[in-house]
Amino acid sequence: MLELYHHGSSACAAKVRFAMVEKGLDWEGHYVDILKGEQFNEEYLKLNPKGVVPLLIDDGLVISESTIICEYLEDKYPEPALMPGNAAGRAQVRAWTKAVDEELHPACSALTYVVSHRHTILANGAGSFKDFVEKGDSAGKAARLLKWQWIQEGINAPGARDKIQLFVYYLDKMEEALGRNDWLCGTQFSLADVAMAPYVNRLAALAMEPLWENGRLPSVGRWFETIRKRKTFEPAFDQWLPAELKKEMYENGKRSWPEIEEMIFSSEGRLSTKLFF
Ligand SMILES: N[C@@H](CCC(=O)N[C@@H](CS)C(=O)NCC(=O)O)C(=O)O
Repeated sequence: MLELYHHGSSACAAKVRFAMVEKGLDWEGHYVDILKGEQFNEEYLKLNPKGVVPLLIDDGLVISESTIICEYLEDKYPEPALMPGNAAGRAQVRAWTKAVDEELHPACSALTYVVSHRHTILANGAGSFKDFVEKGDSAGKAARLLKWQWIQEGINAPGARDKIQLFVYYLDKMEEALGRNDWLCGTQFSLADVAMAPYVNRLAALAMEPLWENGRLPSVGRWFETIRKRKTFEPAFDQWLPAELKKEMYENGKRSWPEIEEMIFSSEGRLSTKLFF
């Protein structure tokens, strides 16, 4: 039995749910409320010393890191295929999924925390400095310190603005790819689409659709509408975001939009949208 430790607003957990639902897999969920600090429980830290979701357990095998989990599922359950059948196609998919892990996910965390989650976490009184920064393994300490700064200082935290710019740069890159093909890596829906969908969905959840609406990024808009209409969207995404949190994120996002919009569109020197290869 596949067991997934996850949370409703976690983009990387949504990625794994999306892959599992697309593959028609049965799975059991364990909800870890990361906005109430449940990721710092001793029991959970034994499973994942980084104190983050998602985490998959498959018959005793414990796997963390959403991209590794998705590739594991692809290897173990190859149908329907979410990886292209040729080496070049697979390299292209991995260029997207690596970029998500290294750049887009940290950028998304910055945006989500400074715009919304910080308000929820501060209101919940969830997690002290000791919880966020000192608990968990030393490898993840720098990332946890950053998160702590986003919670305390919001958009003025060191580097937060650059990370938000980086998020928008990835939308431009998607527009370039989706102007050429229906899906990010050609004509086949793949793990690249699975990996990117939660991040565009996050922008929608934060009321930031104007980033691609009104003719700004039409191919991204078309792609996201197609994803939203898939029958897997509800069970992978919507079903897991509690109504109260959904409302909170949308309202917080709407309130922050003028500042975010001003910051994004007044900036000079946009990054290059050149595709990976
Ligand atoms: N690289 C990891 C990132 C995991 C991650 O950052 N998870 C977030 C939710 S998307 C989390 O659990 N945050 C809780 C916290 O940092 O306290 C993956 O892809 O699985």
